[in-house]
Amino acid sequence: MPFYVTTPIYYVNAAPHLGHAYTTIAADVMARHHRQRGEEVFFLTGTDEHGEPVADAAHALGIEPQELADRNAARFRALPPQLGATNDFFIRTTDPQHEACVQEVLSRVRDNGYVYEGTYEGWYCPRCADFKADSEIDEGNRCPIHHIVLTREREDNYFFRLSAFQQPLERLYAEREDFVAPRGRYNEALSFIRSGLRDVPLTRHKLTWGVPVPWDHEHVFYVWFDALLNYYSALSYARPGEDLTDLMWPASYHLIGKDILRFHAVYWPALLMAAGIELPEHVFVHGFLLMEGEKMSKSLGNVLDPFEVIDRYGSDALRFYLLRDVPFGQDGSVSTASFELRYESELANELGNLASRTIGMLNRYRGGEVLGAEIDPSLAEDFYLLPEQVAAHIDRAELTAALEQVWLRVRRLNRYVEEQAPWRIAKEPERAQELDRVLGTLAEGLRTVTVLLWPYLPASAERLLDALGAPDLSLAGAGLQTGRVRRVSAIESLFPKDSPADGS
Ligand code: ME8
Repeated sequence: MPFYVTTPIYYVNAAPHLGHAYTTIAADVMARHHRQRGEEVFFLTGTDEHGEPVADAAHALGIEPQELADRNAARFRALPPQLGATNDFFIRTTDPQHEACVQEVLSRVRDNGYVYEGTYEGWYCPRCADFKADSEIDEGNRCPIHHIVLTREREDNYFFRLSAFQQPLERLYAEREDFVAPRGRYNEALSFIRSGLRDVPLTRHKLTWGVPVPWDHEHVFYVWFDALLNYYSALSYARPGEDLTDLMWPASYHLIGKDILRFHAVYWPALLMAAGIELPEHVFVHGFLLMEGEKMSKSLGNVLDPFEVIDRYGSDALRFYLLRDVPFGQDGSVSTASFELRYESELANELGNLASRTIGMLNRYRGGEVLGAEIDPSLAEDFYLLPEQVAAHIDRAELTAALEQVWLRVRRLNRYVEEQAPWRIAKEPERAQELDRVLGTLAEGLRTVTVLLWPYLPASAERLLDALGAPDLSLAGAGLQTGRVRRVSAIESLFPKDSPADGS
């Protein structure tokens, strides 16, 4: 079974920030987990380079949009490796192959009768690149997301006949209750649909920074339709000489933030229906990372710099913190203080100590050899069906819940150490077999939680599995006694407390 996961493509009007890192990390956790299942995975991210957000930012800097796009696309392209994220392709909407695909698909939408000429008049947010209904605007005609005063637009456009998809979309939501998750976002999208869909501009007349409309060169396509199509176009040229569309489409999961729900949950399926293209399986909508109660974004100037965190503690710590501290799907506050608390109390004190104690005791008492193959039944019971539970959560993009399941077992293993007190057993030579069983149980327990933590903590998990001499990452090998640790080697502290990664 192939698995195809996407992040939004990010605007190149500014540099990447923690919010972008968040979605990219989440998509990477899903991609890695599905690779552990032996599935063929395609993980896409990239940049959204057209439209007013980019044209305006370039104008403010006195440079051409392409120059700004090139500069910032390079920074977004560098982001996944810095996060330990393993995207298979990086799409830019200025790629000529993408532009050709946009022109082809949207011409088909027109040929199918869903495009007509008209005049748009209404409120518009140039930062969202979005036309706002009267019911959606804040006091003083302000954007509810960016808080800037909206502009009044009057423009001749080609329109997309969104209203024709009112019933088809209602049917979609009735038939596929898992099309949008979490449930609150499904309800929000459905009530937007039920409130009555109005046709929306498909092209812009005033703007030149976009994909030219093939049937009228005075227009470019409205940036959102250009952008949404990235999920589809990328497959046709991501792998040179190969078209992955048949293999990978429809997408398994689009991961997005709640700010762009309507585009993905309403416009996107309508557009695909209009073009006669199969719909994606799931749209999962995560919440906002908040700092001091406000959405964190460059334009609001309240950004926790992911690069500083990575420099000091490594990318694993950032990945873990974001998916552990903020329930995936909900809004949550982030701060340096709560990051440091999680790092110390969970990564260093719980997982780090479990690893160093287990490996330390095996080295001290058994010269690094794991002699016991028998697993203590009292512990085995608490690990029963753990990989299946984790997989079931990740199937629903419940990334925090999946991590919690594994973490409960990390804690269970630490309790097991305390209960068994191997250092006491070691003092009584006649209890050698018991010590072997306890140490063997710990080694195998540690191995299995580490395999399951790999999507979240890839670099640390690989180091640890290496020290356990058990490099198999497959989910099939993540159950107790589906693999075995035979010999451990020494390992340096996984999550150092006093000497962070930069040595300061
Ligand atoms: O909207 N908390 O691009 P964008 C959590 N180009 N996630 C956040 C966040 C925050 N505070 N801030 C940003 C666009 N994000 C369009 C998308 S897709 C076809 C086109 C994440 O650069 C989150 O995923 O504004 C959000 O949806 C996305 O960045 C918006 O990125």
